[in-house]
Order: sequence, then structure tokens, then C-alpha cells
Amino acid sequence: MSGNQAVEWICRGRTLRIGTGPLVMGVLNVTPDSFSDGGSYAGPEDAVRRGMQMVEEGADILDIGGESTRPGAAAVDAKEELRRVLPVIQALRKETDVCLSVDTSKAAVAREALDAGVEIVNDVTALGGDVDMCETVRRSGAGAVLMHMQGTPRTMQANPCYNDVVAEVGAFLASRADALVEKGLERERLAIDPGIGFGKTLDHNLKLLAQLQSLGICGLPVVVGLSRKSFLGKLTGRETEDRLAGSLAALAYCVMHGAHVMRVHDVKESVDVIRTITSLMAAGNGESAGVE
Ligand code: HH2
Repeated sequence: MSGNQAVEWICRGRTLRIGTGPLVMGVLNVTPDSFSDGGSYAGPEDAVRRGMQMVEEGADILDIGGESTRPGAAAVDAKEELRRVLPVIQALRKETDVCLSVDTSKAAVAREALDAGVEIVNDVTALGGDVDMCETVRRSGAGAVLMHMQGTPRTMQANPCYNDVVAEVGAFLASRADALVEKGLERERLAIDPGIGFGKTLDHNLKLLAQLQSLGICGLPVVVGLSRKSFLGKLTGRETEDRLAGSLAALAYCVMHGAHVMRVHDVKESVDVIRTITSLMAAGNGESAGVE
């Protein structure tokens, strides 16, 4: 068992150095229908307040999304997505220096979010859903999260099918990164994500998490989003709002098995788990936790 390998992730002018423990990416969904926090923020002010609370709780990155990707979610157009996310991004950019990410697969949304100051484009289609996305990201210098998904949010849970889920997801992410590098995106700007819950059964999700370290061999930061997801409901029998313990247990496993960025709803609790696990791992390696 070992932790992650230190990596750097270049996101516009910033270098995110990921060493002993993963960075925490706080989820901020400005949507009426996200599976967990949908409808939580009635207006941009509420969303900005929650964003700032996550910063205080220790988030390294805020991931702002305006379209739900839960199974069967209704699609929204770029205008509506921008109406939801842009005021929040603009206000957060004024209030905090924390790294901002936009969770979108539309180039038009990414472009305006980048103009407003985000440093990362988190795209569940691995920059492959919109023909203009790759060039939009390339020109901006932003970091990008390339996520694996089988199918589309509308259909992905109908009948997910793989011969070897770990090998296939790994191969897809490695080849997608290579293709983007060929199109002019520097490799240092890319991170990869197995896409827990995106066209995967319980068994597929568990296998991907259990073999997380195999994704790290391509040398790119590994992002994992498992917070409150339905596979935890299947394991524990709990509803979405009652999946904190399962989320933290799976997060702890990921910390010990090579995750570089954890995308979470519960920032405060996740930061505590990461600090505790990384201190224990350091002590196990004969190092000090660095805290008196
Ligand atoms: N999961 C969700 C959305 N975006 N991005 C990455 N990179 N990885 C993920 O696992 C991931 C993601 C789904 O979670 P959430 O945003 O909470 O829900 P919804 O899509 O319903 O808004």
C-alpha cells in the first residue's frame, strides 16, 4: 500500500504541487437538479457563500457546475448554463484567490468562464463532446480534467459493459491525453479521472477504485469524484444525504492508493480524513506529521 506519487499540474499561471496528500476540489453545483446538492443555492449569493465556506474549510479548488450529469438528467443549453454559473464565478474570482474550475462540456461556457478567471476546465467528455473545446482550452493555458464516461448521461446506466473495466478506462484516458498533446495541449496541463458512476455498475466502480494506482502509471494527476454517489447507496443502503461515512471511507482508500485530487461535497470532513491518513502514512514511513 502506498500514497500518491508527487506530481505537478499546470493550470494557467499556477503550478499545483501535489505531494503527500491529495488536493480537495469542492463541488459547487448551481443547478436545480444535481443528484446531491441540486437546488441548494437559490441564488448566486448563496452559492458564493457556500463556495467561500468551502475555501475556509480547506478546499484547494472549487468546481462550479451549471448542468447536472446525473443519470437521466435533462440537458440545458449554453445560455442557461452560463446564466447559472457566470455570476458565481465572477463573484468568487473577486473574493478569493483559490483555484477555480468550471464543470462543463460546452466550449461556449468554458470560454466565458475562462474570461472570468477560472484556471481549470473539468469536462466529463474529456474535451471530446464539443468540437471547439480542445482549442478553447489550449489557447487559454488552463488545466483540464479528462474524465471517462461510457455513453451519455441520458443512457449511461442502461447497460454498462466492459471486458476489463480497469484496462479499458486506463487505455481510453491515456490515448485521449496523447491525442490532446498532439493537438498542442501540454501534457503538464492534463489530469485524468476514471468517472465513477458514469456508465459503470457497482462492480465496475469498485474495481476502478481498487486498482486506482494503475491509472497513475501514465504520470498524470488522478482526480476521483465518488462523493455521495449511488454505488455507496448500493453498498450501504443509504440515501444520498446519508452517505458521508461511505464517502469518507472510500476517500480514505483513495488517499492511500494514489489519488491526487478528490472531488467532494463535504470539504471539512474530507480535509480531516486526508490530514489524518497522510500523517499516519508519514509516521509509517518514519517521517514526522509536521504538526505539533
Ligand atoms: N461527477 C459529477 C460531475 N462532474 N467531474 C469529474 N471530473 N469527476 C466526477 O466524478 C464528476 C464530475 C457528478 O456529481 P455532481 O456534480 O455532484 O452531480 P451532478 O452531475 O448531478 O450535478
